[in-house]
Amino acid sequence: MESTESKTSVARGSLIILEGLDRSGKSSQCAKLVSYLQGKGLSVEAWRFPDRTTVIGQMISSYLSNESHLDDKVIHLLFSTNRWEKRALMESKLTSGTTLIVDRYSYSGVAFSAAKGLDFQWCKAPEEGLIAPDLVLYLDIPPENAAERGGYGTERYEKLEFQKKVAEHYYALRDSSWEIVDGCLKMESVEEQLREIAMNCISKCQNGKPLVNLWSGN
Ligand code: DGP
Repeated sequence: MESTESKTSVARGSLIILEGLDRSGKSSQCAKLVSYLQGKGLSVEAWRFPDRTTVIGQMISSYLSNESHLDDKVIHLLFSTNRWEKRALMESKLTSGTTLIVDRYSYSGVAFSAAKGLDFQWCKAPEEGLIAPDLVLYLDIPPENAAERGGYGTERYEKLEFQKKVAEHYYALRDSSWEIVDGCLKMESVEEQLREIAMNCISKCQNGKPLVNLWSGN
């Protein structure tokens, strides 16, 4: 971790996160953004959390589909561990020049667990030391609109009252790395805005913006 803080002024890839409520359009926009950036000849990969392919990811997946029940703190730490198990790979991709477009990150971790009533600072603690995003693109959509978008599925958190609380906690997490994009606009306008903001961020990182850890600035 200390080594991350000292790696300054080297061209690198960007860590760009998309966040938002369930059904805010993140996954579709991630896919569109990745293919746009790759079309520009950039080295870009699509990532997502939870990463359900790992053993821990499978435990999370079973919890989300209500096949298993875990204590709120236990599942919180599993989500965080799922990000930690990818940290080293994430750092090596970024430092070798690959940009990562990531569907959800630590902000989901805190917002969803705090919405259950867990202490906000307690929720943030295990995320400290993960790589801080260069940019968080928050797709802002009222929880009521999200609920109307094709209806929620059967996963644990897809309930309107719960999503309203998640939205409040997301707002409490905003910092200077965040850009709020109106997720109610037409898909194409959202896409265009994300492209422009992401391209700016990518050039800053190519010019040697230092890599830092969460939550060192707050
Ligand atoms: P997704 O695969 O993006 O649809 O996410 C699955 C669900 O898990 C979704 O309701 C958001 C929630 N989620 C994602 N990351 C975390 C996390 O770190 N902690 C908690 N508690 N929930 C999360």
